[in-house]
Amino acid sequence: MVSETPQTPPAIDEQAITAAVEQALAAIAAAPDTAALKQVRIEHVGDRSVIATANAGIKDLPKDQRAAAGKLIGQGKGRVQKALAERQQELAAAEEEQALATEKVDVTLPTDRLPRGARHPLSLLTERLEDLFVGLGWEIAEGPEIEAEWFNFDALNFDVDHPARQMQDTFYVAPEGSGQVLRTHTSPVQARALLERGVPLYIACPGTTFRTDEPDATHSPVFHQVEGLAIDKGLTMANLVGTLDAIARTMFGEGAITRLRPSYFPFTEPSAEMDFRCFSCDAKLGTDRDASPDCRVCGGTGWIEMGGCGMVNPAVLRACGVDPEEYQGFAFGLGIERILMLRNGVEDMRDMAEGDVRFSQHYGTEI
Ligand code: FA5
Repeated sequence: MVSETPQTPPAIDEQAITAAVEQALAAIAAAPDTAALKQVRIEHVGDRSVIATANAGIKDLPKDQRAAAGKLIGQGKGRVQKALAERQQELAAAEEEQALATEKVDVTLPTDRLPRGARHPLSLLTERLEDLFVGLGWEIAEGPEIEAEWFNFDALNFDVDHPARQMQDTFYVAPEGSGQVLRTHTSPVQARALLERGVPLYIACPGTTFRTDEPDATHSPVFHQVEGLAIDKGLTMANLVGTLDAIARTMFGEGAITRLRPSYFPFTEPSAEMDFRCFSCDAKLGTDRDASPDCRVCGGTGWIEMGGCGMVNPAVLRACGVDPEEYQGFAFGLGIERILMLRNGVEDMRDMAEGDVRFSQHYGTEI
């Protein structure tokens, strides 16, 4: 016969529960902030706490003890939960007050917000130039700033030993012999447009150009040109002069004084430079002789070189597959910085590259 050991039902430890409740209340009262209170909640009423364990053990008590135990634990738990809720409210309110005090924004302090930018006068002038050409019925063309040496020089009839090809004038793209340059002028777009669009052709191309020039009042290593090219049947030098005059009048008004001076470019024949009367020194009032000898804008000559021009060399037309017996035309390339200098009386081209928004605002540009 197997004898059974009688099971002793567990008894409730009233003292331990009362002590746990008192400890919980003391810890709640001592919690300095809501983070500490969260920890107190876990320790004293969390799943492993004395109170929770006792609560879970009620079902294992002898039936006649369950009601009393339930009442004792329930009341204790209730006191702790109430104390937790009150302390939570108290600490949260204190923390919010503290945050409001330390994060206060003084709306009367002076602002350090940066002023809004303005569009650069060169960008606006470039757009005006484009409008001018579109108004003449011309198209706007584009070309790459990193250009093949062939387009920048060979297609434009530059000899292999032409001085412009020297390293001291041209930025070559590494490695040596890559055949790539930073375009030194917008003229390579002439060859690109002829090859891509064919004839008849009327295009203008504004863009950035690069030369190893030292910066001074009228030179920058990075500058802008606008190229013009017109190829059609029967165009003559008179068409070139008429177009340049139209540009000068649109840009500078009816009183603009210009002159063409014989020059040389391998891709035009005959070639000329287009000069504008100096706006800065006494030259604007009279003849060459009146220019101030020490004028840093015109160098005492009374004239500012605006660009080159000429009748397109038949060699260029042939290189681009156009029969020069049938089609002729003219081309020009004007410096956009120089036009801005003349239009707005900017005495030093270096001011254009400073990036100071006051420069843009001073020259009347829209924001
Ligand atoms: C040329 O660049 C020729 N491609 C122009 C041309 C086009 C001639 C079509 C014939 C037919 P040039 O080197 O002279 O030419 O430069 C033209 C203009 O660019 C100058 O008159 C000047 O206004 C501007 N320019 C040249 N170098 C600089 C520079 N370093 N900084 C600012 N502007 C410059």
